[in-house]
Amino acid sequence: MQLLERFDPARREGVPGYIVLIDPDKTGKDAAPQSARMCQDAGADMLFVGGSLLFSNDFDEWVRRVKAAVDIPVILFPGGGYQLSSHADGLLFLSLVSGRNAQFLVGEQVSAAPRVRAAGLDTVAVAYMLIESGTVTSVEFMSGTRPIPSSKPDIAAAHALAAGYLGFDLIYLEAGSGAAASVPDDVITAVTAVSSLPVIVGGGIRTPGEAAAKVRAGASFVVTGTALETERSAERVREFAIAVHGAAAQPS
Ligand code: 1GP
Repeated sequence: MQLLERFDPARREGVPGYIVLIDPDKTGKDAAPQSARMCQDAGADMLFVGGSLLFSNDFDEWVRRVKAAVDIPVILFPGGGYQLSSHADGLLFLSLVSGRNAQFLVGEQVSAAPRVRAAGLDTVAVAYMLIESGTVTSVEFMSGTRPIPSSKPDIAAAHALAAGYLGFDLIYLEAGSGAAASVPDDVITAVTAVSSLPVIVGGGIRTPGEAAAKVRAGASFVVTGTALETERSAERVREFAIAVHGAAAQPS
């Protein structure tokens, strides 16, 4: 199946997707395969892999081992163009459209493109929007960009409209890993009111109830990372998966 199809809500018959982000620096290559398998068995639909920084120098081997351990898609969610591996099922080809730093709008992408092609990676074009979350997050600092104010849903909506006109496949509303506050529900609602693109929401989501609220606000996919780093038990993953899968978006 093409990567884009995996993010198509219609193909999922409207069932929202639950995605676990695994950071290779936090879960090493010896522990990651078993951890990834546990997430799959407990109901995660996909795994995202990456981080704003990468300290480990065995990323490719890490991805190879994780991919060998699971059947669900393992998708690269890179903090930069150096986080590539041909072992993954695909790549979120991100552009940080909320920022005005050309390096993260298009520069990293141009540098990485030849290696993406050589690796034979399937890609989806993602309009990546950083939403202000109370503290300076790693992505904000590392990208040198200002997030969209969380109290300005109309600005987020304008970015979403532009993403559609520019031909992006997906929108990713990001509060930042470990964010003090997740993306506000009214920001998600404002974006889905003007855009039919599938919306992924992540950053700072700590409880299954909070994850469900993101779906009810309009998210097609919810990502958690940090919440499971402190407690990556099968039971906890299952609670998140059930909450996301069972939450129906409110009719607009
Ligand atoms: C995915 O960066 C997030 O979009 C993950 O955030 O680590 O806070 O769950 P958390």
